[in-house]
Amino acid sequence: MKTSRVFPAAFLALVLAAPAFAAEGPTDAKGPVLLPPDVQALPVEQAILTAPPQVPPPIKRKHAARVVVNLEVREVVMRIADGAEYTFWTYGGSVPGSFIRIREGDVVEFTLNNHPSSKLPHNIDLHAVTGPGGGAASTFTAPGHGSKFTFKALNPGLYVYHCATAPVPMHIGNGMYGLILVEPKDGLPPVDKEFYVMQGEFYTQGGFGASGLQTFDMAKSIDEHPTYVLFNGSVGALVGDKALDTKVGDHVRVYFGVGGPNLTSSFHVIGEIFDKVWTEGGMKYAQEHVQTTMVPSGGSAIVELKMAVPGTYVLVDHSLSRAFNKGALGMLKASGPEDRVVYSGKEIDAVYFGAAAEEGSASARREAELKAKIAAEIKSNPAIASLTKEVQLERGKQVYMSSCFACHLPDGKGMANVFPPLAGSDYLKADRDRAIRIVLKGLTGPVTVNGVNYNSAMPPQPLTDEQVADVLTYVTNSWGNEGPATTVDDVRRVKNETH
Ligand code: HEC
Ligand SMILES: [Cu+2]
Repeated sequence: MKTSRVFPAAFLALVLAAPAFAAEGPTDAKGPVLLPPDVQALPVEQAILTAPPQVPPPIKRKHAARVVVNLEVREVVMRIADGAEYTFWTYGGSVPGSFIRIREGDVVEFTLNNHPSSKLPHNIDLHAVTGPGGGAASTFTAPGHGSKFTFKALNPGLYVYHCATAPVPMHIGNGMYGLILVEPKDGLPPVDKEFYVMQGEFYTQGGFGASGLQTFDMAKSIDEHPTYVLFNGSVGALVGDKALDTKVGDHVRVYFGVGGPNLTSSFHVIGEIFDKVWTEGGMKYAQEHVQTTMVPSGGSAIVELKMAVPGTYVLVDHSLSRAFNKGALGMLKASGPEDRVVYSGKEIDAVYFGAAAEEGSASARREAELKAKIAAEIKSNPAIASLTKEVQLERGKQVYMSSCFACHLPDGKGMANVFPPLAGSDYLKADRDRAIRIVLKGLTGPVTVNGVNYNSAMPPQPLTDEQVADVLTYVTNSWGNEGPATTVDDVRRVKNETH
C-alpha cells in the first residue's frame, strides 16, 4: 500500500501544534509504521461508518483485514430540544459519533481529521485500542489537520470511543463519543434488526427546554447536575416517526453505550424484557431475562429482545427523573398482528360493579388459560371445536360484563317491568338473527318476553362484529340457556341484509 499523503502533513501538524497544547501529553510522531509482510498482504477495506441509530452491516469475512477508518471531527450547531440549539462537537457530524464495526484481529489504519471550521483541537481515545491513551496521544489534531495511527484489534467487544482533550468532561459533554464494535472472529449470532443508541448528559446554561442557542455550563458539569440526559443527542431523537422500527417476531439487538461524561445509566425498555444481555459490552452474554441493565459512563451493553406483540416500547434511563424531566426517553415500535394470549390489550372498561368487574377479569384470565390450552391442543389433537366455543364464551362474558350487565344484570334476569330477562328468554331463543339485529340496532317498542310485556328502549351497542358474536354466544349459552355459537359471519350476514 502507498503511504497516505495525509500522514506527513498530520505529522507536521502535531509537531507544530505541540507547544500550544503541551498539556495534551506526548506528540511523539514516529513516522509510518513498517507493517510486517503478512500484515501488508492482508486485503485493504474501507470501513463503513453509520450515523445513529443505524449500525453497519455484520462482518461476513472469516479472515483479518487492514481496515481504513477516516473519521472527521466537526463542531456543528444542531437542535437539542424544540426551540433550543447547541454547538455539538461531533465525530462524523452526529451525536453519538459514527458507529465503527471491525473484526477481532483486524489491523486498523485510523485517520482523525479535524475540520478547518473547528475552533479547537481534538483527539480520540478508543477503548478498543491496546496502547497508551487508546490512541489519544497519537491523534491530537488541530483544526484543518489530520492524524493517523495504526492499531491491531486484539480484543472483541463493544467499546466506547471519546475525545480526551482537556478539559475532557467538556469535550465529552459536548457530544464527543461513539461506539466501535470489534466482532469476535466467529461473528455475532445473526438477528433481524440492529440499532445504535447512546446516552449522554448535557450541561447547559439555560434550564431544560430554554430556547435559543445554549452554551456549556462548566459549574453544572463539575457538580454533575445535567440539564439534559439524552439518547442520541437530542430530546425526541428516537420518538414518533424517528422511533426504532421493528416487526412482531423480529429479534432485535441494541448496541447501547453511555458517553457520560458522568452518569451511569439504568437502561430499561418499558414493556419488554431483554432476552440476553452482554453486560459491559463484553463478548459473553452474561444474563438472560433482564429487566434493567446498568451501563457505566464510558461503558456499553449489548441487549437482545424478541418483539412478541405489537406496540410502542419506551426506552428509558430508569432513574426516571432523567426520562421524564431531562429527555432520556426513546421509542421502539413493533408492528404486526396481535397475540392476545401474550398481551390482551385493555379488555374491560366498565363502570366498577364489584363482583361483576371481578368476574370479568377472572374470565379474562380464564380466556388466556383456554387459549394456551388450545395452542397445546392444536399440536396434539385437531378436535378443538368445543374449546373454541369456550373461548368465545369467555370473551363474550367480558363483553357482557362491560356492555350489557348494567341493564340485564350479571345474572341475566333483568329487572321487573324495565329490562327483560335474557336468562330463559323465549324471545331470545326464538330468533337468533333478530337477537343480532337488536344488539346492532337497539330495540324500542312493545315486546313480550316469557309472557310479560315490556315497552322500553335498548340503545344500539357500539361493538365490533366479533364482540357481537361473542356476547350473543355467551347469552345464549348461560344461565341455563343453550344454543349454537354465533359466528362473526352470522353477524356480517345480518348486517348486510339490513342495508
Ligand atoms: C341501557 C340498558 C340496556 C343495555 C345496556 C342492553 N340492553 Fe338489551 N334490552 C334493554 C331493554 C330496555 C330491552 C327491551 C326493549 C323494549 O322493550 O323495547 C332490551 C332487550 C334485549 C333483548 C330482547 C329481549 C330479550 O330479553 O330477549 C336482547 C336479546 C337484549 N336486550 C340483549 C342485550 C345484549 C346482548 C346487550 C349487551 C351487548 C344488551 N342487551 C344491552 C336494555 C338494555
Ligand atoms: Cu474534543
